[in-house]
Amino acid sequence: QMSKWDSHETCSLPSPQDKPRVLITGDTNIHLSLKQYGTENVILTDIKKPAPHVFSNGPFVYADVLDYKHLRELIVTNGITWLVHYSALLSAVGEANMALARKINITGLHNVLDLALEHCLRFFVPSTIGAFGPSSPRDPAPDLCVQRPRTIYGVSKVHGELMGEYLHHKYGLDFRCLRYPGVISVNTPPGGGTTDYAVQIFHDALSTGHHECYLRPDTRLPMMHISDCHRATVEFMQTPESQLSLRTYNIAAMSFTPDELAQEIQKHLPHLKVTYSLDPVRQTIADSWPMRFDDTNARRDWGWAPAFGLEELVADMLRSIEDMRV
Ligand code: AKB
Repeated sequence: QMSKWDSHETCSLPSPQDKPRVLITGDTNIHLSLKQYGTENVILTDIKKPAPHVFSNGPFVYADVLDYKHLRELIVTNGITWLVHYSALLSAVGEANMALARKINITGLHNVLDLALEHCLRFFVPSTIGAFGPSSPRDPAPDLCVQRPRTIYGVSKVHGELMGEYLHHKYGLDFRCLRYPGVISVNTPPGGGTTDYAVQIFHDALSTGHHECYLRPDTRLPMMHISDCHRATVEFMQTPESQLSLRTYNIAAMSFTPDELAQEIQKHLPHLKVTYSLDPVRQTIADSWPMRFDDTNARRDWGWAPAFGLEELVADMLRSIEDMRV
């Protein structure tokens, strides 16, 4: 469809800072970090039925990121000013279904980027450690370096970073992107990622006491607690444009291996047994990703600082899973 951007206008409407109206695709948990804006101002969307508590925390609407007209209707009808776009297939599941990953991660992204331009929205999409590849510097990976990922997930994320920055420089789109480490959360079950073991191990530790890990014990990857990840996203979205020297930033919190994570959990649950049965697909992916992230620019430009290290992460995950079980 033709949008006004076909006539090369630029986005001149300032995005309101104080009370944005936010549309979120594909993540029904970040709304808790946005509750300062009023639950009625944050609309969650997905194609999957969310957990029951989501319905009591504000509006939830079925929306498919491939349905451009419906998304446009939601933006117009609800006076949306910020669009936070999480819908995506993750790395391992993307390798198993390349065509679907390309559709959701690239076509879906084009839809929301076009809509963000058309309606002058502040636009956020996460990128990832998966946007780097075997030829990138891995310890640490800086913001700007060679990015030649070998997964469709990584390729789609680099494409997103570049498309958004292009639309920012050419048309003034208020594009914002953070490269997330592996995100560790109780509420989000493992969903086809390479870093999933670092969530599953907690559930296994508290149920059977045995975790079979598909990565080598010495595979080091950057990781982050979900609450740090959501806080980073909200703080970044609130940062005035004048403070941003980049539009895509790495954010870091900790880096660990399966063996180090197991040892930290064993301080609480000494009976935990971890065995290793490698998945060659996920091991190859992990071996191509950064071991550590350099987030100097995020710290300098908008004050990023994580609250959770490995010790705090483990204590919090075990406590939260136990709370859910009673
Ligand atoms: C994955 O493992 O695919 C994701 C990621 C690191 O982007 N968790």
